[in-house]
Formats: sequence, structure tokens, C-alpha cells
Amino acid sequence: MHLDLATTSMLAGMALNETPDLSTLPPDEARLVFSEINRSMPPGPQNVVSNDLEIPVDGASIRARVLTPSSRAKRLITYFHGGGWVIGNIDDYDAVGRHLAETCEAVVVMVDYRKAPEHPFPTPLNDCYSALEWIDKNRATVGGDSLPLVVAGDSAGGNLATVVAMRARDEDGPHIDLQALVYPVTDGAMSGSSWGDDDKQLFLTSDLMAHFWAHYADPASRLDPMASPLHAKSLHNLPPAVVLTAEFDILVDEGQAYVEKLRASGVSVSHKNFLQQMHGFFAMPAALPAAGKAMAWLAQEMDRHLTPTERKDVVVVGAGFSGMYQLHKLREQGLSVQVFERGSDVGGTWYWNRYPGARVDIESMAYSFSFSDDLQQEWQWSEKYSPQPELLKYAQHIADRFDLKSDIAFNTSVASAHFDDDAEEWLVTTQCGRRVRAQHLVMATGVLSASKTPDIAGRESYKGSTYTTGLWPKEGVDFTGKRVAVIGTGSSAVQAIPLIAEEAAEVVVYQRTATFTTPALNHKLAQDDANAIKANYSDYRAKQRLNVLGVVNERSMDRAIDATPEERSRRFTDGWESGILPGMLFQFADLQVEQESNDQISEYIRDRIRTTVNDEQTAQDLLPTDYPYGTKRPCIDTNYYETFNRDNVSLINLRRTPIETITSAGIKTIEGEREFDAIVYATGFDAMTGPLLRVDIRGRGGVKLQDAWVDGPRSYLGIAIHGFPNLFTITGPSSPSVLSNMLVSIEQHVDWVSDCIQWMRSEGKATIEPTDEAEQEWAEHTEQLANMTLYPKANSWYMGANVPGKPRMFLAYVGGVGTYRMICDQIASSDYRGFAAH
Ligand code: N01
Repeated sequence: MHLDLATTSMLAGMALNETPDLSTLPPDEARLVFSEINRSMPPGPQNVVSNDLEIPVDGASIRARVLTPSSRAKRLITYFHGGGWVIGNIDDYDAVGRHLAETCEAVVVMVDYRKAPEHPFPTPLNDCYSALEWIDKNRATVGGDSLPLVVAGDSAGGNLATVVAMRARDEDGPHIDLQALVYPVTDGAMSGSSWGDDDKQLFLTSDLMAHFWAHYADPASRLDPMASPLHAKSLHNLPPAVVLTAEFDILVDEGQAYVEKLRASGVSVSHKNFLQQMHGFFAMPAALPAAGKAMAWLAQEMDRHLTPTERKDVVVVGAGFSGMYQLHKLREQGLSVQVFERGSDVGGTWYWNRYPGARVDIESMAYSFSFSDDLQQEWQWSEKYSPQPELLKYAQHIADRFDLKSDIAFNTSVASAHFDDDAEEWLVTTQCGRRVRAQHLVMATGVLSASKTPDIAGRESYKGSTYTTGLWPKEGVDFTGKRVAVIGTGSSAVQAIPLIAEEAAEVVVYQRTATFTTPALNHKLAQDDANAIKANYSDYRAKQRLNVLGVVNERSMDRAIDATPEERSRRFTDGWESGILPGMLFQFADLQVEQESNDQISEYIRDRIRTTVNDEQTAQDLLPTDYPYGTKRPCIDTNYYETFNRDNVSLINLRRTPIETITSAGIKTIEGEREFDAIVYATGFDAMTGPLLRVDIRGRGGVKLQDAWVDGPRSYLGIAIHGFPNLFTITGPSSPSVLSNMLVSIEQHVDWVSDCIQWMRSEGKATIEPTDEAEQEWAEHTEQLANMTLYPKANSWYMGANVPGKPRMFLAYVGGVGTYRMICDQIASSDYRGFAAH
């Protein structure tokens, strides 16, 4: 026997307290002892509203307790407590009811039925049935109008719940939507093999159960189906059932037998046998963690049975640029699609990142969709690098133009996506309980959308305002006259700091790793320049598609290592003055593979920093020295280094002066505390894998993506995962993704996925997934390519290094957008080589 530790320790405590054997006590004393045990446990959640009332039954009345959850109730549960029909009452079970109400988001009505031996069978059953009828008729009084009705109970209460359900069926009584039975008593024959099993004589022994039966029903009526439902002739047409049993329980056999009988009668049943648990564990929610898990399982199964399921061809998660285009594409192919989006509008990255200065750092004429020529001809960008509000407008324009919003559910986060092996389809459940079944699941969740919670001590204690760049308030923030701390110096901070500094009274930048940034040279976009591109947009787009980064600029084939110092200096200056993100790295072919060449370009940028920043120590602190240029994502900026020449801006180098803690008033480093009105966290994202792993995704055999990726993400082409059929990840890990112009990569992935789905339909394939071998080969290939570069030398988010505990591996494909596209196309045209489809 192997009980879990919490249960073992609870039993040990009871033994030490010399808790008497209830079967040796008269009922009144046994009730007192049982109440004492329950009173020694912590109370249930106090935010549940409790209201006692009287229910008339058969010329008498019984107490009931209505427990209303703090959230909006999704169901009405009539609950019958356990205790062998002899002991227990609604006060003893108050904590159970409260936990149930909160966990199952239910109005719970606990029924204080009369007990044996004073009131033997069938009085407890009659009380429970009358109570159910009363509750059904008085739904408005208990707050359960129009909610699904569940009858539930544990042990003897589970017995009462199931026979009440049988009576409601036979007498055309209240419509019950679900029965929830927790280790129910079902068989008065008392003959299951678990009854004689020594390992199972815990809390409820065979002697005690026999003693309860003796009080409840005389031998002649014990096998009456209304006392022993396992002996019912028919369980047909009973409501669906959720049945929970416990491994070390004398009732486990009869519970399981009842499950089988229900199933054989065509009743839909969810059953789970809780391992390492004893009888009674469910009724100790504050003491035994397993009880919480059992309640959560009940809640999940209630959702499953009670929430109607919709059906679509494809579910798409996310309504950023990738989700929007995916929806458009699939709808054009005649498929039904449901998109879920956690924000209140389209736009993804450009919806969430509204911090001051947020703008794209790939030229807008290139960072835009090409799939509709009308769209690309008509849309006017106002600047070389569009600011966030304009990008958001662009996303909204696309949604309107292609009428996308009708298939997008906003403010809706997907909680789980489970592959159903039998039906060969995905069951997607949202956090508010909506359930959709679909053949295909497309995760268009973005790569930098899971903001990282900063791992800095004392964060919760800060009383001023806090902001996270990736979750910026829609209404904006006015920093005028404020003392502001900015933590982090990545791309977001580089864009935000100069603008915050223009507004705030004081800005202190807390830098852990200095960043390399070059001038963006942003400007208004001249109409003539835009028109010149539009006149030849198809050539421009064709160039982008085959370019290494998805832009139109080319990388030189020359090597810096072969160039003279003068030539290098000239080219580096050209790069500095190019005003584009890859401007410096495109000057030579070897800058990201040869350390010596990289040292030269890094030093060139450091020189620029030295000559720009006036204060010597600040300039020194701003020099990136511990990673090669380009191995952490480079930035382009407007006045970043210049901002440190302002009187109201200062820099704290956390390598020299680490933060000790955030305090209630500000930030305390080893040199002392500074007070701030606001702290801005520009501390980045759980990149690439975070947005996928925060959804509970389970593939074949219930395997969790989290477990499959415990050593790091593995996929084929960054688009599909072995063991997760019909799941596609747009710009997923080990595709070019973040190393490219995202719009180009998004279009390529969405087109490829749409073609693949189309192919499956025309070939009559139900599922597709990569083979293990193909996935392995792709993993080796992407790793080998990354290892040829300097990327692995940096502690970057590209390497997963910014999230404690995240496996260290390079997360993108470095072979270039053009090469990658050709590989994907070849695989598709060879009947999806490396995939298994049937
Ligand atoms: O995040 P980041 P980001 N204490 O991870 C520091 C894209 N993007 O939001 O380097 C102190 O780059 C962290 O320090 P370190 C772009 O792809 C694009 O700025 O880990 N500091 C780093 O300085 C970009 O790369 C645009 O030592 C802590 C910073 O916070 C990606 O998004 C604009 C810390 C995080 O930088 C992410 O950029 C914005 C701690 N505990 C973003 N934890 C465009 O222009 C973290 N840091 C299109």
C-alpha cells in the first residue's frame, strides 16, 4: 500500500489522537466524534456566500445550505453528504460545499437529510428527492435559474445522488443534467473483493460500512435498487455521470462496477480512480491536496459534459497578423474557422505593445502583407518605420476589409487543446468554458507575446505605478513630472527610454546587459518613394521571399576578415548610416560567424557610443562587451545613446550595482534606495515557446506538449510536432521566425499550412504529423547551422537564456528565409516527405 504523504500523515495524526472506531459507538456519539474531526480542519473559502433555509419534506422540514460562489455560477449542484446515512450534517460538510462552489463555479445546495437509524431507508432517499424537487421549483430562491442541474454526493451521499437520479427518471421528476458521484456506495451485498482487502481498511473499514448498512436498511430491502443501485434492472436513460473512486477504498470495486453498468446502459460516464487515496479524502479539501485535485477534475468534467460543443474545421488561436491571415486563407478555401483572441481587438503584438516609441524596425513597405495587391496598393504608410498606432490601424483595416471579425471571439483565452485519439480531432476549451471540436488546430500565438514576469525580489511590495512594455495600458501613461525607473535595455526599452525621458522629471535606467543599437534614421515616408515601390511591388515581394531575412537589402558576399582596415571602416560607416536593422551585419558575410570580424564591428559600434555619450562612466557602462554584435537581437533607435546626455537621465549598471530588492517606494541596490513614482519593466518575453506552453496542449495519448518539450522544443520545420497530429505552429520554434521579417515568414507559413490542409482534404487524409525521424533530422540540421554561427555565445532570449530553467538551445532556423521556403516547398511537393498522413 502506498498512500500519498499528506494522507499518510493525516492517518498518523488520527492514530496519535486515538480517534475512536466509529463502529463501536452509538450513533449520537459517533456523530459527535465525526463533527469534531471536521471541526479540526480549516474552514472553506470565506468569499462563498452562505445562506441557510428550510425545505418542506413529507410533513416535516429539513435544513439546507445554499453556497454561492464568488464568480458567476455555471451550474446548480444539489449535494448529499456522506457518513453512511448515519453520521454527518451540512455543518460538518460546510468546507466541502464551499470548496465545491468555488472550484466548480456552482451554486451548491447542501441538503441536511434525516438520518438512520432514527430514519432508516427510504426516509433519507425521500428527503433527498423532495429536496431536489423543491430546489428545482425554487431555482430563483437559490439563485440557480436556468443553470444546468447536477445531483452530487460522496459515499452514502453518492448513493443517494444516483438513486435520486433514477427516481427522477422513473417519476418524470426534475430534469437532471449530470450526476457526480464520489466513491458512491452502490451495493448492499457487501461482497466486492475490496471489502476483504486489508490495504483498503482505511478511514472506512468493512466493519464500519456493514454497521452503517445495518442501521440504514434491513436485510430485506438492502438489495432494493433504490438502496443498491448496482442491482437496478436498467440504468438506461440516466443522466451522464462523473464518477470518482479512490484506490485504497473498500468501495472501489462497487464504484467501478457501477461505472461499467452505467456505460453498458449507454450512459456517458467520466471515471477517474484517484491513486494513493483512501475513502473520505474528498471531504478533506483543506487538509489533503488530492481533494483539491479531485474537485478540479470534477469541475473539468462538469465543463466537458455540460457545455455544448461546437464543431469547426479549424480552430486558430490568436488574431494577430498570422491568425488573421490564416482565417482569411482558410475561409477562402471554404473551411469553417473559429479564431480565439485574448485581447479585445485584432493586432497581436501591436495590440499589446503600446509603450511610448513602439514602432516596427523593418521598413513598413516591407513589413506588410503581399497577399492582396489591392490592399498593398491602397494602404499608405506615413513613416519609414510605422508607429504602433498605425500598425494597429492596419490590422483593424485588414479585419474590416476581409470581414474577419465575425469569426473571431475576442477577450477569449484558450485554456486547453486536447487531441481526441478516437475522434481524431482537437477539443479546444476556452477559459470561460466554450468548447469547440476541430480537425485542425493552428497556433498563431506569436513568438513574443508571453511577457516575462520579472524575477526581482520585492516586486509585489512596490506601492507606486508599475508598467510592463508588453502589456501597456490602452489609455496610455502620462509621465509628466514623474520620477521613473526603467528596468531592462532591450529593443522595447531602447524605443521607450528617449520618449519617457522627454516627459518625465527624472528617468533612471537599470541596465543588466548593455545593448548594441544603431540609428534608425526614421522619417516621413515620401509619397514618391512609396509609389516607386508600389509600381513594382511584385518584384519587390519576390526579392523579399528569397532574401535571407525577408527584406530587399542584400548581404555582401565579402568577408571582413579579408578586407583592409580602411575598407572595413568605410563599410561599417555605411552600415551605421544605412538606417536599417541589418545594415551593419549585411556589410560582410562573416560578421556572424567569425569572432575576429565580429570583434571589429563590435568595436566600431563601441567607438560610436564613446563619442556620443558625454559622461565617461556612463559611456563606459553602455558598452556591450560580453557578447558578439548580432547574437542578441540588435536594435535600431532614435536618440537612445543621446538620451543619456540629458540632465534628467541616469544609468545604473546592475553588473556593478545589483538590485537588492524592490521596496514599497522604489528600488534598492547595494548602494542604497531610490524612490520612484513609476517602474517600467522592459524585461522581455518567454520567447517562442512561452506562448505555446501556456496553453495546456495535449497530443496523442494525452501527452502534454510541456512534457514533450521538457528538454527544449522539437518540431519539423518549426511548423508541426510529432505526436500532435493536425497541429500547426505559425512561425514556431526552429523556423526562421524571429530572425526574419515576420510578415514574410507569416505569409509563407500560413500559405504552406493552408496548402497542406487543402492537400489533406483532396487526398482524403484525416491526420498528418511529422515522423519522429524527420523531426530528429530537422533538429540536428537546425542545431548544426546555429553552431556554425556565433549565436550560441550569447545569453540571449534566442537561446532561452532569459528565462530561468528554460533549456538552453537556439530557438530559430538560421539558414535564411529563402532557403527555408525552398525546403518547405520541396517537402510539400514530394507528398509531404517526413510527414505521416492517413
Ligand atoms: O526584451 P529583451 P524586449 N533585472 O529580452 C533585462 C522584439 N521587439 O521587450 O539582457 C534586470 O530584448 C534584460 O537584461 P539581460 C525584438 O525581437 C521588437 O526589449 O537579460 N534586467 C534586457 O536588457 C526584441 O529582441 C521591437 O541581461 C532584466 C531586457 O530586460 C524582443 O522583442 C521592439 C531582468 C529585456 O530585453 C524583446 O525585446 C520591441 C532583471 N531581472 C521588441 N530581466 C521592434 O522594434 C530582464 N532584464 C520591432
